Amino acid sequence: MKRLSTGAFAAALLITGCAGGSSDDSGYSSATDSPSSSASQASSQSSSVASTLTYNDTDETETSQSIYKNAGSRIVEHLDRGLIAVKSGGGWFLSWRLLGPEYGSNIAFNVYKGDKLLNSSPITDSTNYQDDSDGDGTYTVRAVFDGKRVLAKSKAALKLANGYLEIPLKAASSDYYVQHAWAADLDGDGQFEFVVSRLPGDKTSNPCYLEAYKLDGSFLWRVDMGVNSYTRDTTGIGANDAAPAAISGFGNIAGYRNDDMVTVYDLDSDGKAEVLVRTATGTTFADGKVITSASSQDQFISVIQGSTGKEITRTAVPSDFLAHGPVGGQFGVGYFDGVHPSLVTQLVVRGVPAKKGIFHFMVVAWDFDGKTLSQKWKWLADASGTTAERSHQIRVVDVDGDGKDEFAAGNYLLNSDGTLRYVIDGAGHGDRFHIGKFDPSRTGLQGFGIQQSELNVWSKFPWYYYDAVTGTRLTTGKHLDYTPSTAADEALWDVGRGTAADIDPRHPGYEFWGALSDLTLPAAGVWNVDGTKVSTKVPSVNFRIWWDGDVGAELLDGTVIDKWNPDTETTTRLFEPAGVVSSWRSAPPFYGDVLGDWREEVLLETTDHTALRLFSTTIPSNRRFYTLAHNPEYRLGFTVRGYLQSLLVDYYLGYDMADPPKPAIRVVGQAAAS
Ligand SMILES: [Ca+2]
Ligand SMILES: [Ca+2]
Ligand SMILES: [Ca+2]
Ligand SMILES: [Ca+2]
Repeated sequence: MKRLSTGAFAAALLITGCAGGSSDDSGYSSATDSPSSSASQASSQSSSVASTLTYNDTDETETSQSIYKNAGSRIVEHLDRGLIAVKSGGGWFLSWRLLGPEYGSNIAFNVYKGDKLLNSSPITDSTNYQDDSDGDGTYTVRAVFDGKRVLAKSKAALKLANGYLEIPLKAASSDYYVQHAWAADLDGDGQFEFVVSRLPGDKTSNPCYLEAYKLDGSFLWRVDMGVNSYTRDTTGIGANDAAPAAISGFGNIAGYRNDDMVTVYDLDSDGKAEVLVRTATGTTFADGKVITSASSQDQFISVIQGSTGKEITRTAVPSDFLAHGPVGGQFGVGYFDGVHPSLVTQLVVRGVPAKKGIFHFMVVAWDFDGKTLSQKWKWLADASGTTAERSHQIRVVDVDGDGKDEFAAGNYLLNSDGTLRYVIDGAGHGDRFHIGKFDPSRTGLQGFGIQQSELNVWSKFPWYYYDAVTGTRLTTGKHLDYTPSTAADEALWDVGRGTAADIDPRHPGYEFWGALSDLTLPAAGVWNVDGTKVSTKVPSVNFRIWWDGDVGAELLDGTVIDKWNPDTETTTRLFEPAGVVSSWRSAPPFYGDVLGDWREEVLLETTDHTALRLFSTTIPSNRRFYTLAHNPEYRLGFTVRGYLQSLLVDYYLGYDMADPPKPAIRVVGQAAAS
């Protein structure tokens, strides 16, 4: 084996822009660069290495390479290597991204501390490394293609010296807390930023804030949503009466409690994300410009430049429901043409009188060309005569694999052109629904939803598992065999939470379970996709998370992560950070794969609400998946909030899985948009 100091020869043998130009077919093992025992050895070996390794030190991701161009149609973010170093034991746990376009190529990684190569041979089977070697230094990684082409060093690792990145929050004039966070690359540097909604504890005299932060902790901007962002009428039913410029929130502060009215995405594919937010008179942007409108009830959707917090353009919210007052609802993003992202909004208002009437809602898709936000399509539930019911959450996902996204919310699904595909037979309103690849033996994606029973509206079944392509129910939980009528019945019939995740390797496919109040009820327990009950217990039910490195799911609730043991039907606590709190509904402001390898990070707020902390796992994994943020369904999960539900991928990620298919994406700027 050749022994070299890679730092020395990389500098000496810099060959730029000629990747692929090498005709050398040396075997991978002979091209291995491994730790040097001395600098003199390095220089003596340099000439032989030149023929086997081509170092491209000008561009980290070697964006001219064909693998970045010859990809699928969907234009996605140009992410960097995302290298992090998390303090772990006496050393550092390193993890980094395999990018979507790189997946399936002959790629390996070398890990460096300063100029010292740490790994003994290029790492092919994972994207993490535990360094317990002596000394300090800046960590970097280099990708090695085909055993010969070596990309430039990544950016230096972000160091999580205390086990987390800390992002101090800008001082606020009263008690504020972070409700939601949206991850997106605002400035085009390949690293995610966070946009956060900050809501006042005092619900009647302080505005909502929208703020942006970088992962190094620096503050970018604040938009003050203004006097119309909170409900000042404390005598009304604030929970059903959206303030015109409320963002997220719940109760009197901000309208209906599942509202978010914000999303963040690079809609015009210029490499930098925009912030889309519903605004009204009094909203003040980061450059001091203020919206003034004839009526305080006028509502707009503003497009904000993500890097600056300045408004680019604004358009009026559709006027269909004006008679009922301001709309609330949810924002998200979908690729309805299979190539370009569109904003999609589910706009909801509870009808007069007294804001206790029926929910009127519409789904509207919008395109942004860099200058103007224009309506793409609109679906009015009222006009459709449908039994579709809006829910507390939306999902945008390509359920049938044709490359174009569908829009789903609770019991209904719209096609990519904004027409109704189905309403699930017998299903009504429920607080959670999940769509993913739950059964590897079925085509397309599958769904699982739970059902609410409240105020003498009784569900037909407590939960349902269905074919998300057609809306056909496959399995349904059963209620007790009598007609409910009492408040005690309501406690039995109502299911407030439900989750789908692969928690039991003994049964192919995902499991799902609802939070039923009585474990003796016929629909209680854990169920498998084949319709069998696999446990009589109910595990943690809030969120699925990938944390410990295997392909099964862990469970996130509040600030803690648990692992279900199907043999003992008990859970083991894996992670329980101190000094942090979750947001409302035991939900973190954000969780998802935003740094490091494919495992998911968790963003929580300090107990005193002065900072955010981003946690990442330190458990090694021997699995190597492309970054989940390059999976189409998963990435769009970042764009939706509402009640917040589990993120899911559009391939089967679970026990006994096959290799995932290559994502049909191409990185922004790497090919002309069609
Ligand atoms: Ca960025
Ligand atoms: Ca943009
Ligand atoms: Ca589709
Ligand atoms: Ca990660």
